[in-house]
Amino acid sequence: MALSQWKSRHAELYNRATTHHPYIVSIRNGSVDLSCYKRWLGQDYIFVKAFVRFIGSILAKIPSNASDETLMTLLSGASALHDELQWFQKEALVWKIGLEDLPPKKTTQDYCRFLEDMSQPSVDYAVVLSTFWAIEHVYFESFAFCLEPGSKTPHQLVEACGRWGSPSFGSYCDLLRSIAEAAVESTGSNEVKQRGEDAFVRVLQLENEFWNMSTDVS
Ligand code: HMH
Repeated sequence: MALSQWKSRHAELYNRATTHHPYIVSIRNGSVDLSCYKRWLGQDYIFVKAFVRFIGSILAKIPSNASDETLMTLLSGASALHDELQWFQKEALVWKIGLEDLPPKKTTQDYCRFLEDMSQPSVDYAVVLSTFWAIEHVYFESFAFCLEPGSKTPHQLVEACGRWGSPSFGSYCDLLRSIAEAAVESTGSNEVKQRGEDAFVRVLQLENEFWNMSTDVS
């Protein structure tokens, strides 16, 4: 079970990208500076638009002998982004943020560049699936943590946390993991496994930087 091993092998970095990050902790304990949330919202909208193209590249790589369940799961992941972008547009109106022409910050640019690199036809299906799972799973863990019993997440942020922290999003992440796991195992290639793990680590670094950017007042 390669993918679950990656989490324990990179536990410290994993925690810094999820439940130990000061931004996530501040949402959960209610002390979050709402200007950080607004910064995150605008930059994540830019990220999700780039994510659409990355998912498109994954759809193009689905092998013709993939199971119907795999096809449907990946397709529903792609179509959920339509609703997600609409949610960002609606949420931006609530917070009075202009999304048109919002300049990407350096970390957002770095993350979008990574997604572009991972969208190249030469990158293995198993590696991109592992990357896809990692990106979604990190958000699930972070936001589910903010919704646990006893958390003091500000009421204005509960809906946002619920988008990624809900049990149904968690089940979707589990499905993605089993699809990625099967793809990695079926290659039987240690090199592919290693490239998947490298991508996983890179995602954790970028996610940590993304949270840092959200709290950075500069
Ligand atoms: C930066 N990582 C980032 N944004 C997201 N929306 C997700 C993961 C999950 O879709």
